[in-house]
Amino acid sequence: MTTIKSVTTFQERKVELEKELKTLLELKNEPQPIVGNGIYTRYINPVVTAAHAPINWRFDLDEKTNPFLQERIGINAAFNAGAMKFNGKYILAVRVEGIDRKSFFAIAESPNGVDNFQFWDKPCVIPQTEEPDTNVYDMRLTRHEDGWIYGIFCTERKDPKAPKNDTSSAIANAGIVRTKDLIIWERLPDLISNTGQQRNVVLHPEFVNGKYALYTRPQDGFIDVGSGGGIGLGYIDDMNNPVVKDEKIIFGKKYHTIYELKNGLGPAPIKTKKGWLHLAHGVRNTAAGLRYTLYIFMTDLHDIAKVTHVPGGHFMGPEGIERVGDVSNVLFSNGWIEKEDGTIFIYYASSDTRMHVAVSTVDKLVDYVLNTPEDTFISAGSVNTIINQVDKNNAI
Ligand code: M1P
Repeated sequence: MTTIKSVTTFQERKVELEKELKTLLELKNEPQPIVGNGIYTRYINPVVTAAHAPINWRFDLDEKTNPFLQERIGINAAFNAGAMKFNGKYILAVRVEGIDRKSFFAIAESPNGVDNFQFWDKPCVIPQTEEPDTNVYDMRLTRHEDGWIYGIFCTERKDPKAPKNDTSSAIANAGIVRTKDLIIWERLPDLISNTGQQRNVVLHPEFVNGKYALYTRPQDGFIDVGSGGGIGLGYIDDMNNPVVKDEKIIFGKKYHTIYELKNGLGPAPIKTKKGWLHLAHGVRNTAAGLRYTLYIFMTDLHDIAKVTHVPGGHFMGPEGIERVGDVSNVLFSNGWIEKEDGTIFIYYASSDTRMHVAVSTVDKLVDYVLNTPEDTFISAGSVNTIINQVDKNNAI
């Protein structure tokens, strides 16, 4: 039987806390030892969790003011991270959520992309506009060809038109920051669009006809997407005055698909020889609540508004422990990294609680997107798709 060592003194608790965190940060991660689907490989351990938060964010380490070494500031979750390679390191701009329900951004860095993620000393300081953000989350990082690294995130504020007794109605919009070093963030005005509330807004990495191209996800309300809820595309002349023009839905919601209720883009797309690879999330309703899964699609290299390939069904759905968390049955991704050799690290969060990684390659994802049968939208079509494959296999 293992006995739990009683650690009571300030010093003992400090030593044990430091030991616990060091063990977690140094834990090696391995690919799941299964044959798998040949498209990607999940890694065993989550890469960033609430428990990765530095001790000095959580504890007042002065024995005089905190004699019991109690946790003063609790961290609830670490999820929905933007991602990029920066100075040779794998960087996650993590949505860290405190136990006060407020999310903020903090950079976690790893030497290899699969383990040893460590938070930088302090969370990111995001300058405020005239109207402070009540909550901020889900930053997408884009290294734009104009030379800046942009972070576009959701900013949430109380709905000023909500009746007095309505204490939850909110308004979501896209907040915009840019940086050169991921330390100093310049706040630009929030997105100006005519299509209602916005979440899941993502900047395309290249200019399109001299303009900034922005993927949007207009929605009528904060929760209820109403007539919105699909992936839009619009253009901005000047990021200092981010008015999005000519916004059109390029990929909407569709009945009886994995994106029946909501359809939102994940990270900025990856350019391949065959087209732009997109990772997105689709949402459908179930008796147990909303189910969020990830899917992949491709747009035309020369016309980014044209969706050219959509494999049927989800690319990744919640499995095992991923199914459970603060908002269960959710996979969400807003960050992936392409290495010089074509390896792709897909960073995804499960159930609004923790971050994971799955690894693939550009070649594998392009093969997947080009050759996976599309959804036929009816059961008889799905049967037909299987029979076609069986017949093809029988003819080999
Ligand atoms: O709780 C699931 C997700 O819900 C929202 O995403 P969407 O706007 O696509 O429905 C966001 O709050 C997201 O952070 C969260 O993971």
